[in-house]
Amino acid sequence: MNSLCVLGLGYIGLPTASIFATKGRHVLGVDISPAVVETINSGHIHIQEPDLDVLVRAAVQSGNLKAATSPAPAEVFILAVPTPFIVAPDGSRTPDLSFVEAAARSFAPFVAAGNLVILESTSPVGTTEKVKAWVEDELAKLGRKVDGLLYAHCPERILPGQMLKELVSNDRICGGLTPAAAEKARDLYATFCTAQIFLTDARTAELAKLTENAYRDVNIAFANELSLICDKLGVDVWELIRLANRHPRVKILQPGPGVGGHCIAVDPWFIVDAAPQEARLMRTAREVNDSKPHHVVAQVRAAASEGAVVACLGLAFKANVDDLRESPAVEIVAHLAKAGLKVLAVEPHVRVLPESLQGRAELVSLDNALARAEVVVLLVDHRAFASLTLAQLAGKKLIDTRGAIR
Ligand code: SAJ
Repeated sequence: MNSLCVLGLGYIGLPTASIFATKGRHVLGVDISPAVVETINSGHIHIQEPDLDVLVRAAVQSGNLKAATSPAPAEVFILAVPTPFIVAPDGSRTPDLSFVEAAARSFAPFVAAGNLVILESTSPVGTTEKVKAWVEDELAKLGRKVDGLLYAHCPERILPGQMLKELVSNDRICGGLTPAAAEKARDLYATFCTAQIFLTDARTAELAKLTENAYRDVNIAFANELSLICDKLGVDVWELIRLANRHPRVKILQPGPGVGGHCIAVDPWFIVDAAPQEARLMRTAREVNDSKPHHVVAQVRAAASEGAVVACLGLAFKANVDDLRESPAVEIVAHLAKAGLKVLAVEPHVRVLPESLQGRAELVSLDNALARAEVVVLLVDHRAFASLTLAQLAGKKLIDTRGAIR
């Protein structure tokens, strides 16, 4: 029998399943996409993350990791499926738990007495309780009653670009629906986690994960708001932050073209949805960060003549990753193209433009872009752009959203 069944083989599920497999556990990885399953079973990966290919290959070659499109009996079931939000016509965001529900219902027929069910997906408060209810509902439909099932929420905190290192070295939180569930989850993660593992209840663990990302979002919003204030007052925001941060108790983050990725721009909404009257600061932070791409578009349009050639450096959602999903840079490029500008995109981490930009922008090399553009917009501070100098940009208008070119 499998030791673990991991549902969802994306950015969290795949590294987690693989690391357990390399520690000798028999792991069944489940994904609804047959293409993903086939890719993993052939020892390859469908996502980009440093060294993940090596880990997955080792896990598959050891015979301990197998992928499939449906679950099977295991001692532990780990849910690592997406939890996006749905935008209502009035602009409010509500969590979409349909992937969690579908995954929970899919493994329910395979559970046995004493199994541990872990929700790793970032989730609104109360979701672990819902997982339990969905599993029990499926069991009831089958006329079964399973004793001693344990449920815990053990959120992941790994940073894209450093996932494998942080998977092992980050402290973890295990929040159980019962203390026994939290303890059993701790013993499981201790298989590979070398840092401290803290035990709590499931609701606290759920809110802790959301709080971490909301905290970062609010702090980035502070930096982004400062950048708007500085633009208005003619002050260099980078110099301002550098100097303010010399105070022993001030540590301002960096402004940018907006906040991207699948976590920081999403998770605060789960708190706002649950406590709309109370979460005023978090809502405003989201609004400030979401407005930043529009500010950059306005800056470029003000600098560019009609139909001008604009070079946009970077498309990824942050530096040194190739992930273009939920990227403010992609949003900005799309708006500039729509405004009639000729947009040259430079993104050393990809070979093709995302679908949303195909036919609207041209993917070119840095040299090509610099030779042709009238306006240069630095959107991502990739290492590949670190050697750019102001001298190379002489005669061009520069909009440096990351303060990378000094
Ligand atoms: N950003 C800024 N200024 C900054 C820092 C970041 O504009 O000073 C922007 C980035 O460019 C990017 C966005 O914020 O567009 C998010 O980047 P990030 O590096 O702050 O975070 P993520 O989304 O890659 O990963 C976050 C991490 N959470 C925290 O640091 C609290 C990570 O630890 C989580 O595991 C991850 O979310 C997640 O999956 O929840």
